[in-house]
Amino acid sequence: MSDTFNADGFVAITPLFEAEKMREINAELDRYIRDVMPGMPVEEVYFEDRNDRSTLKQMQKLSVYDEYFRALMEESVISDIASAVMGEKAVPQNLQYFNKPAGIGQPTPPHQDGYYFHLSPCKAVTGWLALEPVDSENGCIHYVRGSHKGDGFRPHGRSNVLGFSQGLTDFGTDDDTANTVSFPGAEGTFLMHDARTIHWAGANQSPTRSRRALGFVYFGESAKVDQASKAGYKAKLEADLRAQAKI
Ligand SMILES: O=C(O)CCC(=O)C(=O)O
Repeated sequence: MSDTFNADGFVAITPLFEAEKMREINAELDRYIRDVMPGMPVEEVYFEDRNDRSTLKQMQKLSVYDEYFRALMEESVISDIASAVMGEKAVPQNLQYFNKPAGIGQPTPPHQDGYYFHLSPCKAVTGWLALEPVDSENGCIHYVRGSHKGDGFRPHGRSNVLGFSQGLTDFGTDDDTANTVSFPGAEGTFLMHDARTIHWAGANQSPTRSRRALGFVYFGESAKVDQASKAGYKAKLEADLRAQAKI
């Protein structure tokens, strides 16, 4: 698995979890949204429309607020896969919920997670678990194979997509197109990518289906955060979101 990961910048396990485990995770998530989410800080819960609670699109740090999701992040096969592909101990950082509500779910701009992380060295991975069937209609994930091997990060700029504030400004080269790999799949489909791998997802064009997923961010134990750079970035991001009345 780590050979494929090193060569491509991602791995796919289809599926990682069978139907029964996916039913359990989905039921726990419904409980979380009903009982835990209302008490979360506003900076960690995003809606497509803040005045319409049915448009929940993203939540941060689920493992901090709930024991079930803490165990899924820290003690499941997912953290084992993260350690295996990085070749060092995976340190859990953030368990996120990513939804694209039916009809209105925005695209995920092409980006490299490491651009947001402020790490040196940039040793980190993100796991992505489909909670329901995903395809080109409701916004499956696309990777650019081998894009983790570039020097540093490609240029990013403001995307105006809540939750993905930065996107590549030079995306769409011949190389990007030629090396794009798409991942439609059933619920339980699991992807993991290097923090330098370029990835994106389309808008949800289905009038009826949502596109729910969980994202699991781990840093390698050798990665150190540049705290000053990270704090400055976070403060600017939150000020921007408040100014736009998005949070
Ligand atoms: O779910 C999505 O559309 C994007 C997820 C993503 O960018 C990530 O997990 O790093």
